[in-house]
Amino acid sequence: MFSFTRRQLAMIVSLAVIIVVALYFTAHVPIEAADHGDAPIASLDRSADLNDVYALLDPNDNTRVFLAMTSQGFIVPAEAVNFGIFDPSITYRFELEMTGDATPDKFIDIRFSAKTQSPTQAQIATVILPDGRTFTAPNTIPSLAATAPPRVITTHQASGVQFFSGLVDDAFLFDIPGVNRFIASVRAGAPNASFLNRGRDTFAGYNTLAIALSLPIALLQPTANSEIGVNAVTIRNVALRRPTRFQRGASKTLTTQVDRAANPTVNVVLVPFPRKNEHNISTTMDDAAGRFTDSIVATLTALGTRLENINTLAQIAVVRGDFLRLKFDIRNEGPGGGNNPGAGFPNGRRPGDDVVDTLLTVITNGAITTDNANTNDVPFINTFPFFGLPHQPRDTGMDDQTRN
Ligand SMILES: [Ca+2]
Ligand SMILES: [Ca+2]
Ligand SMILES: [Ca+2]
Ligand SMILES: [Ca+2]
Repeated sequence: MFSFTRRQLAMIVSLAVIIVVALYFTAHVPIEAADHGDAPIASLDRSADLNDVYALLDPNDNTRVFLAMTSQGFIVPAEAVNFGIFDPSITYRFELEMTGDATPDKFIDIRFSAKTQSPTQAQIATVILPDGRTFTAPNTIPSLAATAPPRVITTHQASGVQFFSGLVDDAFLFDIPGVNRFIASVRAGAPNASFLNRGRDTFAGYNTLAIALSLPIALLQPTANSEIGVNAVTIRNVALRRPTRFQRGASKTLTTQVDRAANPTVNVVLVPFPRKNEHNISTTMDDAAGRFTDSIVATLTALGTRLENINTLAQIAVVRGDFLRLKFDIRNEGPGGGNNPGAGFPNGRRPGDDVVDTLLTVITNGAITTDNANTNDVPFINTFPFFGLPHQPRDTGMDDQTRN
């Protein structure tokens, strides 16, 4: 369990006063997904909408760290070719925190070339590593065949970094309607856990776009705590085609952060609706400065979460910024990206970690331990990039596996 400094404790106590006021204004908080469509702007800017972030030690070689982000959820298999496209105007960025505070220290940037008319031509990713070295790598071209295309994995020999990009089964699993109805019953003062008996994974049968890297830990040169924090960000680059005289001398490309994601469900569950857009364009430094603390504490208090558990969540996602933090001295073992107890979320996150169950348990003070959507619809892979193969179009009469 985490412990607080006197200063942090004083902050929490003062926030308790704010809560009393804020409770009067707490709006209904819709629960949607890990980060899929978490805010109005992100929902409308699909290619920049991040879903989930993963960080783990490769269970086959704990000297390597695996990082992944997914975007554009709910891609149906029959539209894999039309929608499984990385946006060439987006910078997909991993912010890496190395010193134990809320300020990112290193970055990995990925940009893609435009999708061409040729169905056999890959999009080419340009990967800029933390030390500035750059390499290019083709994506795995999506297909409508009955079986998934072979994965294209690129190894940058000089750094030892591996890279994959392409469609994968969405590893996130969650009964959205079930939990939504349960939360509504809690807010109405009549908690009804039977809403969680559906056992339906809303994400079953759908694909998402993944960007994944495997890096030697030595490349990241971690310092204190032998730990890394990971935050994924999408940045839209807008070319100024007709610069006015007022913009002369300025950059001809405007950049704007569209989405960010680190720990699952932070914006979706904890940030109230009127502030979700603001949260997505804010930074981990804003988190640590307390910009959203009152809103998050108010949400948790309205859900009946004990102060002790609020403190736990604050330590994970607020006090040092919302970074998914992975310790390098906790061994990760097992199939599918690892499954040994104690090595997964909130220590990083593995594809098979049932993060919803972990968070439900903390938020409900142990009263509810599962949403009963607990098994992914396809098996994970035992080697990089670990995600299940994408769903392909089904033959006549075959269940498409969706569970809406
Ligand atoms: Ca999102
Ligand atoms: Ca730092
Ligand atoms: Ca899945
Ligand atoms: Ca679950």
